[in-house]
Amino acid sequence: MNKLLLLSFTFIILLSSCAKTVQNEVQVYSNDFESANLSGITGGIISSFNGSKVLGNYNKGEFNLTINDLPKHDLVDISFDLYIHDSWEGVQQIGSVSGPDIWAMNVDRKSYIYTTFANFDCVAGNFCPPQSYPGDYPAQSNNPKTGASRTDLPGFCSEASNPNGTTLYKIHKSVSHSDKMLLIQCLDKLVQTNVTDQKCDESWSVDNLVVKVIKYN
Ligand SMILES: [Ca+2]
Ligand SMILES: [Ca+2]
Repeated sequence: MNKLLLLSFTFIILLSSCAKTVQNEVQVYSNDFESANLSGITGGIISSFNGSKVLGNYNKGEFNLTINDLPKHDLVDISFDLYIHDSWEGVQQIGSVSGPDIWAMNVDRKSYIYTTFANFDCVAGNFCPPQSYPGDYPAQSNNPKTGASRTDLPGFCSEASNPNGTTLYKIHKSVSHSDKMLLIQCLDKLVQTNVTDQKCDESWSVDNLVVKVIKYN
């Protein structure tokens, strides 16, 4: 009888310790923008880039994604491709004609990314401004394109006027969150006062935006 009791307790302890590690994950949003579906998005624009439809491109712009009626959860997991197009100058002195070139992501109006990107190739003799990413602005300890997934993509406008090309960053953030509603805001504060076509000079876009909610059992 005692042995049976001990066995039962062991079984219960095993079950409960196992349950703590089990996660219940639900994908609540996924968009590759190929069908130009902007449901839930304000400020959304669709363009073609490198053979794919993307959300963007933006210069001094912003989009908001609102997701309602989320199932019970403890965490949200946000991931997307961030394309940094053309000649971003990263960290520059305030008041400069070319920066700082800031990109930011807020979740429920709280800042989760507030950074700068620089999109230059630092070869000898080249302009090589520092960027904050993967840190937050005003950090300026990183070389251009630090943390990038791809650096071989074309620029957004014509290749001739955009020799800097495009850099892909894989953004992935897990945020403690339990509300039924989620608001994701992505925006920039780009600065380039010495050119007429600023959007062709520097811009950004997003693709393959996926949001999951995770519940700890
Ligand atoms: Ca796409
Ligand atoms: Ca700039």
